Amino acid sequence: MREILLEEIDSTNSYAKLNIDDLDDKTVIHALRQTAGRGRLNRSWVDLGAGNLFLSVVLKPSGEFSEVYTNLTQYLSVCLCKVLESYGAESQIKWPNDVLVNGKKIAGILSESVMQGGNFKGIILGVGVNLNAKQSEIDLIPDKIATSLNIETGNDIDINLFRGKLLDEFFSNYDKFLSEGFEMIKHDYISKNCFIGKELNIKVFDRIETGLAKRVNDKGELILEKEDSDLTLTIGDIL
Ligand code: BT5
Repeated sequence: MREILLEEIDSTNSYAKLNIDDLDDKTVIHALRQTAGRGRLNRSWVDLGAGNLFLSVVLKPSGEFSEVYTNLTQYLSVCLCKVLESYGAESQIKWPNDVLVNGKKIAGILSESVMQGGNFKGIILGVGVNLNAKQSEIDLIPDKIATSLNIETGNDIDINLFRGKLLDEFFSNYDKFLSEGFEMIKHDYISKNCFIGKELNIKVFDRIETGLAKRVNDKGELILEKEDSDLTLTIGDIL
C-alpha cells in the first residue's frame, strides 16, 4: 500500500481518477482539505475542516469489471462501523452505505468505476468521515442531520490513528471479500442495519418507490415489499 498526502485538493476521488494510469493498485490518496468534495449523483461532500478525513483508495483488482466491486461500498461501511465502535460510538448502516451514529450521518462513501475507451481501469473508493467538527458547522450541512466523532465521544480524534485503523480493517479482509463477495459481510451488515422492517420511501433516479424493507439478499440488494409484488433495488436513497 502506498499513501499520497495532499495539503489541499478539489476532490481526492477526482485526483485519483485523473491520475489513475500512474497510480498503483491500493494507493491511498489522503487530503487535509477538500475544496469540491463530491457525493453521489452530483451532490457535494462538505469539508468541515482539516481535522476530518477525506481519502480515496485506488483499486485495480483485475482488468475487467466484476459484479462484486459494486459491493465494495457496503464492505467499507461495515469496516467503518467496526472502527467507529472501537471509539465507543454505536454505529448503524442505512442502505446502501450511509454510516450513522445516533441516527446522524457521520460518513459518506463514493465508489466510482473508471473506464477508458471501453477498458476497465479500476475503482476509486472515496470516504469522508467527520472526526473533528464544530456543531455550528455541522448544522449548515444541507438536507441531512449529521454528526462527528468528537461530538459523539466528547474527545478530539487523532486523524492519523483513525485512518490507520480504517485502512488496516479494510485491507485485512479485502482479498477475501473479493473472492467471497457480499455474503462474507452479510451477517455484520444486517446486524448494523437501521432500515429492515420499516416502511420506506426510496428515491430511485427520478421516481419514488414506497414499501416495506423486507430483507437484503445475498448480493446486497434491498427487497422492498410493495402492495402487489416485491421489488429488488440495487441503488437508491432512503428518504
Ligand atoms: C456520500 O454521498 O455520502 C459520499 C461522500 C463521499 C465523500 C468522500 S470525501 C473523499 C472522497 N472524495 C470525494 O470527492 N468524495 C469522497 P451521498 O450519499 O450522495 O450524500 C451526500 C449528502 O450528504 C449531501 O447532499 C449532504 O446532505 C450530506 N453531507 C454532505 N457533507 C456531509 C458531511 N460532511 N457530513 C455528513 N453529511 C454530509
